[in-house]
Amino acid sequence: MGEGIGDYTKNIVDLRRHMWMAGVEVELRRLIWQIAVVGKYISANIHEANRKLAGFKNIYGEDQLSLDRSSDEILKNQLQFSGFVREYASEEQETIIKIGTGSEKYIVTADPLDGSSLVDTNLAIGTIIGIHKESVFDTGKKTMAAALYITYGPLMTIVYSAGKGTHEFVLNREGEYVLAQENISLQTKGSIFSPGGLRREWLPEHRKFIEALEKDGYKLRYSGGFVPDINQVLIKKGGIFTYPALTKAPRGKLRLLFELQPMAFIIEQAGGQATDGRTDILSLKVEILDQCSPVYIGSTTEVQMAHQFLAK
Ligand code: AFP
Repeated sequence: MGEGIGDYTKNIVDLRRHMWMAGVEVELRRLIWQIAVVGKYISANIHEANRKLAGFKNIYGEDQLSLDRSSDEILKNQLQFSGFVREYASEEQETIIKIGTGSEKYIVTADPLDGSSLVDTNLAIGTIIGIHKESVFDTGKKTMAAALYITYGPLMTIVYSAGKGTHEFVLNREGEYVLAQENISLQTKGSIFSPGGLRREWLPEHRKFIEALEKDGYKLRYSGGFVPDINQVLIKKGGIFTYPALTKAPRGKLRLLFELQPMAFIIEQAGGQATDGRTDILSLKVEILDQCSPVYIGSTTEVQMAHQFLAK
């Protein structure tokens, strides 16, 4: 049968079924599934807010929460009733919030709406989630059980890893997350680079590294959204994203707990690497919630090359 409704009678593999087939532990897969559903609510909220761009006003004339804050509220409220989450740490909250009875298995970290400053430009944005078994004030290597991100773009997609490879799903018109790519594997060397930070604030070693990539013919791909930029490296199967130490911000801009650890988990599971230029991101200890770190993440060749330049 060709395209059309008939295809939906086929044995499609959706997110839930995939996690079951992959042997993801039952509570973990239920939690990931619930977060995937919350992604649909966040997406609906983004659409609703964007109606304002088309001239719609809030009929109650109320001050509306920013999209970051409202996405955070949605996520926190839904996870509160999941039965699997004892603590919630979010880029939008100052402290870790206890949302369960205390006996639940997991701690969730969230960047509920990363790249929200891009919303008005209609570029892709995303949600980043880390799922930890133990205190987040430890190395990701020790505490992380899974990570996922959701992209809100022309399509809505979810990429997850529960430590058994990295997999991509696309939300179809029937509201199902259908498997798009299983066990995504990065090539050891790619051809795109995504360099964050102002060039005039880069340190000399970093500038030389980027110049070497440019000389080698790497194509520039930088949207200003961490989720779509990492997604591009992953889906194009190689390349590098960097947000380095800057003269004005020696620890860079991106948050270790909320942004870097989950992405490092996902990229490592796809055969790539993520470091701060010296040490693996997942080996760095989180000291404070909003701790930042420089990052070099993507194919192994480019990350190793960064190490060599930064060691000079
Ligand atoms: P916003 O959430 O404020 O849009 O910031 C996005 C972000 O944290 C991350 O998604 C980008 O990779 C990075 O900042 C972009 O930073 P620059 O604007 O300095 O390029």
